[in-house]
Amino acid sequence: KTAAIVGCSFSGGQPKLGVDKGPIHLVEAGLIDQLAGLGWKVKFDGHNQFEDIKVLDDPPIGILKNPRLVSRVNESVAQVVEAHVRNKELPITLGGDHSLAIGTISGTLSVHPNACVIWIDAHADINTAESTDSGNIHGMPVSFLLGLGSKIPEFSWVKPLLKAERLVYIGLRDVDVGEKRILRENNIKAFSMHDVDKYGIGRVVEMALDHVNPKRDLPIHLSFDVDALDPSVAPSTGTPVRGGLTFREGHYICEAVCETGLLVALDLVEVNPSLADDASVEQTVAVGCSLVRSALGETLL
Ligand code: DIR
Ligand code: MN
Ligand code: MN
Ligand code: MN
Repeated sequence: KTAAIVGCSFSGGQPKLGVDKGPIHLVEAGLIDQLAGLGWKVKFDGHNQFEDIKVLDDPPIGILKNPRLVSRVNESVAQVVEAHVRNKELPITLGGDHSLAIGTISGTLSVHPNACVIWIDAHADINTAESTDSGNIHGMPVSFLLGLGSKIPEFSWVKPLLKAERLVYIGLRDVDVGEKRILRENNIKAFSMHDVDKYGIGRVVEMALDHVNPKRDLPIHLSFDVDALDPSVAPSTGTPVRGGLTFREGHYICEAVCETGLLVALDLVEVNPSLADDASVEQTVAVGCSLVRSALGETLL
């Protein structure tokens, strides 16, 4: 049992400074020792500052912001994640904004083309170059992975390896009109907060797994945006949306995915320690650490 912390100090997929400091706070809060305490060997090669990745001139493409930087950082993240997965090590990518999932999921799928993706988020992050209103690429990673929308030459290294039927969402409640259409047209399974209210989190996770992983035999990539949690639980994040997952609902998802024994890669993103007061930051960082522990086998009894 070896896990590899991939600390990604990156904020180029959205405009708010500080989300690049998320991984530093999570590691300083003791995440590595906590995982070691669960019986994992933990590798940590230092925070990936992408120091060598310099894009001197990165004007918008259409309205997409920082496109070359986001592309090159993710190309590097994909290589790191791929190497760990190939080595049978569990990469735990700490963000950083959610554009990083372009890289992490590309890395996972290049080793396990049949892997499924469980995306926990308030947002669908599935805008295309055509549908995005913000131009923030953290609202677009899923469309890149599915190969939707017009192709952007700067992202030509991203292979459309993800199939719509191998993707499922939990926690959605702030989905753009264009994204709703994309979800519908591509028959993508999504459990919104309405479904969590209606069925309870236990049934929702079971239905989500039944959809993407009916025989419980496919590798799982879990991509967890902390803004899926209610802002009262995880306040320090760039785009909080009320009406989110409770503390226990968030942890239940991680515990249930862990119980499948199929987890091959984990992302924990959008922790922004520059937003909100010290107590809120501490709370959000602590929740981030405990979600990762749950996904790696911490149980209540
Ligand atoms: C919005 C917000 N759908 C966008 N997305 C966010 O910018 O495309 N994603 N906040 O995390
Ligand atoms: Mn997200
Ligand atoms: Mn989000
Ligand atoms: Mn966001």
